[in-house]
Amino acid sequence: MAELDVEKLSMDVAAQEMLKKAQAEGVETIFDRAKTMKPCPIGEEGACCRICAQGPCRVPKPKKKAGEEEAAEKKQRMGLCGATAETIVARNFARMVAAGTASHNDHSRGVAKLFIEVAHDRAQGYKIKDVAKLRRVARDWDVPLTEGEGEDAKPRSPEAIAQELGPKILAEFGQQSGEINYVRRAPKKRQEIWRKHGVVPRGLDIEVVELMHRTHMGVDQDYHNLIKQSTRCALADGWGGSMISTDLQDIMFGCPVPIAGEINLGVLKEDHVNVVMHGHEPLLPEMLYVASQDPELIQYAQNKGAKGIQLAGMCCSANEVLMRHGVPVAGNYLHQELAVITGAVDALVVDVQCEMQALENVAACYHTKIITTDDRARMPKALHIPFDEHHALDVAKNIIRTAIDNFPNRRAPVMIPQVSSPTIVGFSYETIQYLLGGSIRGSYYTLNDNVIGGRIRGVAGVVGCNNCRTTQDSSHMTLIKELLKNDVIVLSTGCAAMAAGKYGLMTPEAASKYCGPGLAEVCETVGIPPVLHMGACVDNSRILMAATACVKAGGLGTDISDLPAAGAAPEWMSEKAIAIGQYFVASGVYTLFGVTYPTTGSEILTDYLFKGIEEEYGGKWDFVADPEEMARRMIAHIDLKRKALGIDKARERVLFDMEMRRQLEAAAEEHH
Ligand code: NFS
Ligand code: SF4
Repeated sequence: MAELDVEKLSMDVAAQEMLKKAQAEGVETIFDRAKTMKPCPIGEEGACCRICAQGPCRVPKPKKKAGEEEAAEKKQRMGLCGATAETIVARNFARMVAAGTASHNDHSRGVAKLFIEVAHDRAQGYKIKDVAKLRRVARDWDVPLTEGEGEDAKPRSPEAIAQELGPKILAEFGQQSGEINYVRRAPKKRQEIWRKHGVVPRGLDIEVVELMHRTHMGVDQDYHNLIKQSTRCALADGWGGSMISTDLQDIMFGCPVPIAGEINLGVLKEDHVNVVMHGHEPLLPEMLYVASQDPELIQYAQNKGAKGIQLAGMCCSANEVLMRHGVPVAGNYLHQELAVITGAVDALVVDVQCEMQALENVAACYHTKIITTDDRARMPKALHIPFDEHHALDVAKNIIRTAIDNFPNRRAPVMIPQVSSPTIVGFSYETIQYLLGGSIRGSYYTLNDNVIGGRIRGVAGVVGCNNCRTTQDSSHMTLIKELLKNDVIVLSTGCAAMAAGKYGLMTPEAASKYCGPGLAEVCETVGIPPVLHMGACVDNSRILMAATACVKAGGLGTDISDLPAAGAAPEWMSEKAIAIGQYFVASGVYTLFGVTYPTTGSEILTDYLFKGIEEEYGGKWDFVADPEEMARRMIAHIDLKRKALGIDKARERVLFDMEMRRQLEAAAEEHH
């Protein structure tokens, strides 16, 4: 194995330590493979079509040699069937949106099915935890909260409400016509834009199916029309499946409120049975959390020589149980192999999504048992203990017991990096409303007031994955720090949020250390971190709700596209990220992606996504690999929106000059 320059691969010292251990032990990871296998340059720009057996057809951008530019430009690039570069690239992009949406919405379907079982008290271990949220959601689905008329009206039981609500929600997956329900949650103006362009989703499954149909050989050959259906499909994710997941998970498992947590590999304990939960659907992790506290199982662990049971999360399953129970997080996406390399993980329990197949090979070098739990996501060599919603607690106990049985099998030298950071998480849309608006007024008015007054310059969503093609977490950190310094408050989800947590940005103390004076003042007054952890990637729906609440609170325009806001996924890698990006763009948000962009093979299409689409939806895509430049563009966009709102003056009054800012930063540094 070639030697790795670990500092270039990850800025996380825990990751660096584990990579060195892996090297010493001859264990190969994604970081090794990234070194030897470079991305295919044609596929990278979306210019390879393999949707029929006459191909794959490649239509790369012509290499321009001196003097040959014009000839090269003129030659029409097409596949065997005549599909143009625009069509080929748009189809590939559309299929990413379809796959991303399918992932979020299939997750959501499982949640809705469980919800119905819980409503009928048929799901062992689960119950309706958040009745207030149940009532709010029921109202949005026109499910009555009372029974009887007038004076005789009595409140309905939570079970009765849930029994009517559940099937109504589940029906939306197969709905064939009309509009999905949560479209009505968006600002009026936004709804009109969607209706005008004919992109309001009819149902959740149909938009994915139609998009797959339209990208089959010889169907839709108009890139604009393909992107239109991609938009409709993506909206069925953000304002559909993802939003449903968030709501129903909150009702069953509790709407997140601020809670303390701990992030990074250091949360694993050498003398404990370590169980890492990796994946996305919090259904089983909720029960693993309960099972891990079972006195009998703790005793069983002690009988095997362990001090106790340490549960830790990985990827979005981690975010879910962190937000609701403060379960510590072992790491984000690129930490999955590294956790196993500690030699201390007794079971790695996976459900669906973002699980590298290489985990099996890495686990084979240690004692770690990989346990698959979902029939949709099997690994050939793993132990399969399928999740069963009717006996979830029994399943969870069985898994914990299996992990305990594996504890005595540890062999290779165990080495857990002593690296972890404290975090305050749990900033659901409702919590932000409560903290900033007060429970009585219950509005985003105070947040708006701070934006209008200029203490907060704008709002940024920094979300998305890790990507082994770039230094782990480094773009997240550079971007976020740059935004905070410029008084832009950051909302975060997914692996980006975990990155922010790992380097201490999710503590209230981070405000004075990293923020400009205005944002620092607001955070210190309210007692919040400057980066607000809003949950898993399906919880990007919480960001949509927060943006809508800002619009509704008044003073910042009449639509999401009027807000001084921008979104970014600087280290994205998954198809889900593309679906998310597309629904943010279609919701009116300037959305920037880093690392690479999947449509660069067609200048016409890319130009439409980066510019033309803004005329239709008020939002647009952008691609910037350099995180500092990304921050500059986001801030410039925020300033443009402030100017359009006529609040740029307010900002100037409180603006410090560079010298004052430097002094302030120096003082803050000293302070820490
Ligand atoms: Ni989101 Fe969460 Fe992470 Fe990316 Fe994967 S875990 S759903 S897709 S890698 S942020
Ligand atoms: Fe080639 Fe057309 Fe078949 Fe694509 S659909 S592989 S461009 S022949």
